[in-house]
Amino acid sequence: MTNRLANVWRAAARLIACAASAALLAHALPAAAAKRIIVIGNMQFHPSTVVVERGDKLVWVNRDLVPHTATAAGMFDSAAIAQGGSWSYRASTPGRYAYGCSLHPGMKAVLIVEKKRGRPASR
Ligand SMILES: [Cu+2]
Repeated sequence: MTNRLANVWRAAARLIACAASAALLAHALPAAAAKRIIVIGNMQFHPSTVVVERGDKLVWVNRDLVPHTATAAGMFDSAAIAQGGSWSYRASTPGRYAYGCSLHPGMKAVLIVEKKRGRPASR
């Protein structure tokens, strides 16, 4: 009985240790270019504010019933993304960009591109 309990505790401890090392590993990994997905649904961008680092790839996926765009004047423009379609863009210039859907003026969101951590701002 106590033996079985001890085994359960040991298994639990192993699970926790495993989860902890996985978390540590994820934290320690170098900041490679990440991919961020923005889902368009119900006439909204989800999430409505996204913070990425320069070099990260953004993918807008249209899960809505009508076409939408991801448009930041002078910065990027997806053109119409069909229902079920997607469009990707690599964030290159740090800054804060208000963007929206050119087909539905009420759809607004913000993209914030930060400089890559641990790298000089310019070379
Ligand atoms: Cu739209």
